[in-house]
Amino acid sequence: MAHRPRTRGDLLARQALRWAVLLSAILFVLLVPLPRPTTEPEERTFHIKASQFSFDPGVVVVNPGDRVTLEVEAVDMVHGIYVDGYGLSVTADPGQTASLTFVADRAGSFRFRCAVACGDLHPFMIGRLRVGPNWLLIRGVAAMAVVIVSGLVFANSLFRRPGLERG
Ligand SMILES: [Cu+2]
Repeated sequence: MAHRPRTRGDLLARQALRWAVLLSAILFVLLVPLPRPTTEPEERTFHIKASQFSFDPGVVVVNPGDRVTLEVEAVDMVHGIYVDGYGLSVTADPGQTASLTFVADRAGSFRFRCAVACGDLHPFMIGRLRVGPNWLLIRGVAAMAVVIVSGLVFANSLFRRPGLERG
């Protein structure tokens, strides 16, 4: 087999190119514009049981633009729900259900908390409203995947000292 003779300059250039491709790929997955939502807004209703000291379900996922109703049932004592970022709240008396309706027009991940001081662990009574996909996480995972894949593919060329190369 014939090995093509390589100069140190060739190898350096090739290495530089690989680094450039890798860095561009990482920048791409971190910065590529988000696709526009393709789903039609829907009417979504969630029944959330509030009891000392949690919400069930604790995570509510909707699409941007959805018209969302949160029915909060206070199971054991008075509880409420306050949605961060939207600044909305409602309070339910023991055994009662109170509801809150809003259009999820802000994308992102928001905490919701109990709106009534209901006991010692009240500050930890927290849930999450997610509007749209978790792009931060998706981009992070994609960037990690690029690094791992290129690490596997180029492992011995990215960090090799060209001076040691035999042609
Ligand atoms: Cu509470």
